[in-house]
Amino acid sequence: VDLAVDLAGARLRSPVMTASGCAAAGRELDAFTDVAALGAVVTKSVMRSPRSGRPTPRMAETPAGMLNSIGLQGGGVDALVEHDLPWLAERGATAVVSVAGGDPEEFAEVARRVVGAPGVAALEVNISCPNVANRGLVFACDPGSSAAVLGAVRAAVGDDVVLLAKLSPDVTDLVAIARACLEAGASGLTAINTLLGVDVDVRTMRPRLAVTTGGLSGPAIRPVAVRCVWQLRAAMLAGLLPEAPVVGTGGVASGVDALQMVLAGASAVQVGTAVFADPTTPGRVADELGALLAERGFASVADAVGFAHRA
Ligand code: RRO
Repeated sequence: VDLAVDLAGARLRSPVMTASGCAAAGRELDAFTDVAALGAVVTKSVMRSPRSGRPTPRMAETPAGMLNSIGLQGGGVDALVEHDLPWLAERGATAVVSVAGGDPEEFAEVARRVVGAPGVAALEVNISCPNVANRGLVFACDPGSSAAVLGAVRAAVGDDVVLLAKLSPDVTDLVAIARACLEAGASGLTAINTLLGVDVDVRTMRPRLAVTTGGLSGPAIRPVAVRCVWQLRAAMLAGLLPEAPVVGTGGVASGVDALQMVLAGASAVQVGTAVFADPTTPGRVADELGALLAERGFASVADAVGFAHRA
């Protein structure tokens, strides 16, 4: 089975990437797995300046999945461009850089700093971080705000850069948001970011996270993620959304999970929370997906994308 995929012109050697936020800029994986064998390392969302993030505790495990309220902790775009992207490029790894900002201008400035760095196949525009106080607004929960960010980034980077818009599951009309992103310049869509949740400690009788709410990830959100991928693909098939690649993420931890995403309409997948327990998970997911596709007679990933929609 040919596992190489093409996402709107971004050629990846494997359909399995790390999800943003689970391995910083890849160094944390180096001792455990070959970063060059991944479809891409999707880097932790980066903003213009270094940030310390939200107060701790900002991670909490639940039996169903993990909650986080990291709040975009990181070293800022200069450190990424000067130290982390060259490190990935030296190893032959493909990078997808997740960019963030407090307003469309910051997104555009960060994107402009990142394009042209060696080994960068695409940018993922993170309009859906649930942990940035952006006057109370998550860009990805409003079509106009989503379009403003994607439009500013597209204008800053030119026509040739592949831009994936990262969508939030916490919206009433996912297709309307996706349409706004694609019409404003996104080349593809990543579904989904974390789902907002709260966990209360019954011993202290207080929320587990310092800021109360956090983004839920892991097995708990997999059916939500598959539903979002399904909805996007169905809207494209119905002519309600421009044709564009969808990257599926949310609770993927096995080849079966990845195949489910592909059959629902994903051209590639990302593994997030499962990487914390076992950094070799993305490689294993790719091997298992290849075997499952072969068993079903598919010659490539592309041949299976959206197969579950067929009459
Ligand atoms: O840093 C975070 O708190 C964070 C981000 Br940017 C995101 O997009 N999703 C998430 O669950 N946490």
